[in-house]
Amino acid sequence: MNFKDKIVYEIYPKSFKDSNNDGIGDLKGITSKLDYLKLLGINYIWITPFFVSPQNDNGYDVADYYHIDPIYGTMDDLDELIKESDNRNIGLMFDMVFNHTSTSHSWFQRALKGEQKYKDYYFFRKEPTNWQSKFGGSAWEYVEELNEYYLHLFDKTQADLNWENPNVRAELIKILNFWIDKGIKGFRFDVINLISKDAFEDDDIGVGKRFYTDGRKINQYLRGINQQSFEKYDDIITVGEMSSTTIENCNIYTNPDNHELNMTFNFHHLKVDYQNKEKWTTMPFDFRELKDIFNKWQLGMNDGWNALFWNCHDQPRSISRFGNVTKYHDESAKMLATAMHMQRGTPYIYQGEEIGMTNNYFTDIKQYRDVESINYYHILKNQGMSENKIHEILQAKSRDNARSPMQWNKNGGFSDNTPWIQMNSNCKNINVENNLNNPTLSSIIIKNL
Ligand code: TEU
Ligand code: CA
Repeated sequence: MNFKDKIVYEIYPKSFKDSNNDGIGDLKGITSKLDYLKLLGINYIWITPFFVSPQNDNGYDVADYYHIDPIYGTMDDLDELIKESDNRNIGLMFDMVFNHTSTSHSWFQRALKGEQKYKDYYFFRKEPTNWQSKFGGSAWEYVEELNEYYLHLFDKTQADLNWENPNVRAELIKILNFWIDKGIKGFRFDVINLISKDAFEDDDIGVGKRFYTDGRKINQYLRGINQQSFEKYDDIITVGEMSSTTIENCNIYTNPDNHELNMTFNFHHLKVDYQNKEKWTTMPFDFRELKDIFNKWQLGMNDGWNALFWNCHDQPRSISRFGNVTKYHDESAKMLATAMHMQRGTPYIYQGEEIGMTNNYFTDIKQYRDVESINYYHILKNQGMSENKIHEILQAKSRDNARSPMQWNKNGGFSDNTPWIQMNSNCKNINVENNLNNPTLSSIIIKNL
């Protein structure tokens, strides 16, 4: 499979297109827009998780890997999407959240009841370490009934899976093969370089990252899932989301001789506006550092392959972050697309990026939906930061900037009901219809990549 000349389009299903007017995007909505996606010239659609989930982290808290959450539709809807995508020579890429499950997953529920087999699917310990969750607070949650703590690198409703346990690895390979048999042609692995954890000590110089990032057994785990699932097929592509990783590791992860992954996402270029490497701050982005990072990763990834992206469902909109939306909206979109997609790597376009969708600039915490943003609103408030400063930071960094509904026409066109998250009022000028009627605008760029 030559993944090096392909283009992937990322869809956040909750915000893409609502077919049954409940205010939530769904699978039938995606199917209804396949001709538009075909026009863009993309080859794969990466859909973020739509499995059964309590939606604390919008689907990255999976409660059942084999079933579709009813808010997104049914297995028949998925079969139709697979068929219709296939008819347009577009492959579907699923998002596999294998570092953790929802605490609503039956495995975790059985662990809570004391079943040792399922407690061993997670990390339960008598004493916590001082590690911090990426969503704020301790990375350990106390369970009174068990008088033990469990590990959660993300929200407390997302319990980390114990990959040391061969039963866990076998379960996850079964899940992969189930979806491969359904005709899925790509897999994105969520924070996959965090899955190898075998040392639980207090971190006296950090928040614990060094004990679980790019862990000791990650390569054998990746080879294991590869050899027992997608490697048997030559038309399946894989990409790993790598949190805080290095070029050296990404060369190993994506060197074809290692049989691990085809390509990796890294985030170094999206931290050049982090003051003191802290996300929840604001500062003008460091242009020189950005150029250095691009240069380093272009020259350094000689054994492997980069996934190229400015945007995803976790990042503020690049046009607001690195462009000038008020004075040079279309020029900014084209400049960013050129700067990224003329590099060596496989381009990933995030829904709305092709029409230059911008940040939302919410002004009230009630407008936000993202668990990480809401957590940090309270953390910063408890630290005594002014409401104005907190909103300035949220407007710049919140993941909700990427999650406002796709802007199809001047009235929005996402749903006839109130969307689960507010539509950006600039849809009157920035929308798909407007772009298709003005071919010189940024939309057509993808086709010519
Ligand atoms: O993201 C992990 C990740 O690196 C970002 O969420 C980042 O850690 C966070 O924004 C703090 O800066 C993946 C998914 O893409 C994200 O949507 C999930 O919330 C997260 O993992 C947990 O599954
Ligand atoms: Ca819907």
